[in-house]
Amino acid sequence: MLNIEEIRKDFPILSRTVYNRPLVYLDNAATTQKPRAVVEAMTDEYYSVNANVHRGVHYLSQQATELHEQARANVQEFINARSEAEIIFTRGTTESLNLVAFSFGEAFLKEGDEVLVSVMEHHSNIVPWQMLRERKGIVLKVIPMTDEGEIDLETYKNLFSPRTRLVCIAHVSNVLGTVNPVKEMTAIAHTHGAKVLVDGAQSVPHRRVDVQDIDCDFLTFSGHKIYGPTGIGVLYGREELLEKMPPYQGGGEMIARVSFEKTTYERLPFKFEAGTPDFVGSHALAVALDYVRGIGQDIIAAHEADLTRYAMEQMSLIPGMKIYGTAREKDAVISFNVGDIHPLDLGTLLDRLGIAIRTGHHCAQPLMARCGVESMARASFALYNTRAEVDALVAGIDRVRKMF
Ligand code: 7TS
Repeated sequence: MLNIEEIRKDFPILSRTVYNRPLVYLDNAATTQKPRAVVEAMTDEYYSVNANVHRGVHYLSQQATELHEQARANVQEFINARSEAEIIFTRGTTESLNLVAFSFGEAFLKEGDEVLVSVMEHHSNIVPWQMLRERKGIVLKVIPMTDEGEIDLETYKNLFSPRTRLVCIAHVSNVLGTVNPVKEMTAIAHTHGAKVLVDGAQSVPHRRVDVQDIDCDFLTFSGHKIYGPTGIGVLYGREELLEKMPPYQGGGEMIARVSFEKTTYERLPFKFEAGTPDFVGSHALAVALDYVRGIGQDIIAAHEADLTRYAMEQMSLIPGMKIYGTAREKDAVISFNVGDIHPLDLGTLLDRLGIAIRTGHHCAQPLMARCGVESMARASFALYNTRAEVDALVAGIDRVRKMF
């Protein structure tokens, strides 16, 4: 099992106080805290390696390039992609999703073609498809869910038509915590000749994700949700699709040869990486992935599952508690409301107790509408959280409830 006290020492921020109280950080679905190793890797690189990558013949440039490309190999292994050509560095999940919407849209979608998105998607997996609808006249269809927050698989199967080209689905909902059956959904989509994009923003940090096992065509995730830095993320894409897709942005790095008459593009993955990449971020992301490997992904998943189960049990005992999302397979995210207390009031008062939770629509307004509310409170866990912190949350909620 995890030695949590030792692990917490790796995260300096966890020992700070807010309002003179120990910080209880339960907003990990928004972003995770960073271990010392990640922050130090960034400082070290800026202090002793910093140089632009892929361009220089000089020593530092080659060293920086090596770190950046080793990071790509690290990510490839982490999600079990077939080759490094399939790993594109982006700013994060949002940019990865926009890249696919633009570039897959250009290459493969025509007016009347259909894209399926689930009702529980984050706005970043909805809005780019609506923008594509504006440009190209594609049709968006919504995959519904049950009241427990599970994908309605029977309806999903019936949404397919000969015009269905792509299915976009979150692996884990950032609101409900539902772990969607992406492998089964992918197999179904493929029998209809449709491709599948899995938004792994909330799954890759918490469980083993194997793109070959899922057999998805695209996978996205963000570095900052897996103990890495902000501003770096990943798009995995199946090589034969990426080959056929046009670049998303033009500029340096992504070209083979430029003349005013005609420009040819670099090979994968560079075709999709215009401009100076965040090479310090990519290296630090690799350090974060090493940190996760070092602790053990299965051990982390078991710890977070225990916390989630415990929190669900304890929170359910609070009078007036309504928890959204009671799927059989649920990850470390619990969204809730308590009686008539506005989640903003709840979040503000918990903050005064040192407890950081998220409140609002969680960038999933269509899901809020499906649940019949405007907003929710949300607690989300990471590897360094403890049962004692769950107890503090429960006690805090109960205290606020009694004030109302
Ligand atoms: N997809 C999912 C499922 C997410 O949870 C998020 C961020 C994104 C995409 C976008 O990721 P980004 O790194 O590009 O911003 N989710 C949240 C959240 O739940 N609270 O803050 C950000």
